[in-house]
Amino acid sequence: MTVTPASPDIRHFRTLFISDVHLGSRAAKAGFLIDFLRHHEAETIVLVGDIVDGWRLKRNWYWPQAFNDVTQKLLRKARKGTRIIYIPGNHDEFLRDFPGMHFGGVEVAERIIHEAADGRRYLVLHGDEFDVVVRHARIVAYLGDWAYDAAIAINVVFAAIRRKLGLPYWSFSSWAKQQVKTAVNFIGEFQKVVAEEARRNGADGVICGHIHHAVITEIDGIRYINSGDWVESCTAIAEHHDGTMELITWQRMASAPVEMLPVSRRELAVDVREPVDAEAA
Ligand SMILES: [Mn+2]
Repeated sequence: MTVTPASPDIRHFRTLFISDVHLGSRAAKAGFLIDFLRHHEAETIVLVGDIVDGWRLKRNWYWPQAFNDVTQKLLRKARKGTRIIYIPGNHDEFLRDFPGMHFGGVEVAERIIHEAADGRRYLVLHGDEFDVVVRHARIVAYLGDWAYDAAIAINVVFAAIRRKLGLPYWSFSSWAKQQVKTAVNFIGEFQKVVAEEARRNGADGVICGHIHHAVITEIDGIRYINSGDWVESCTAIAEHHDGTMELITWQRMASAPVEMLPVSRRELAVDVREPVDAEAA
């Protein structure tokens, strides 16, 4: 057995943004996150909400050792001098009662303005506060597959009634499918609303999470950045020392022991649906 020297492949950044880990959910890829945290250091780490899935834990307590390890890893970084800011999301909203609180070196804040090294100012928030605004598109989106299936069943009944009444065939399911299609614009809708909020706050950009869709883009002249999630995509945003933002997708897991491995694909296929439903994103 060879002893590995202190990892030579650790990347150092000015800031790391991580969101939507959903610790408490079986779908949380804690092993990947631990491995990511091993290979990335930063002066500041901003947790952009839904790190702990309080709703899931309330229903069904699930807290394997790997979730402790994520927590320990973050707290250890805080002890070693990393500034850690925790912005609560809708799944860890219990923390919203404690703005300005510090625990174990972690600061809790509702939202922050992050000044990047290049002078750009970013509004940082989780993003669920805009759900109501985007709701119309959203409801159909989360209804998704079962709504489509139900629509086909309803369609059979509708068709029978219309036939009896002598009316022409009308496809309920293709109508419903069209509605779902427009709802796919939910991401675009969300991005627009959040970018507008940044503009209203006089920021040059926004960094958020919530919709589990990592991206660095430009929306109406506002830099829109989403840190994604650790349920499916294993993504984070890293700010270089010159202010450049980088989207990192972490797919390797070189050093994690077996018990830290994420749940199997099969298990994931069952559980992964839930983060797409109304309460999960
Ligand atoms: Mn959320």
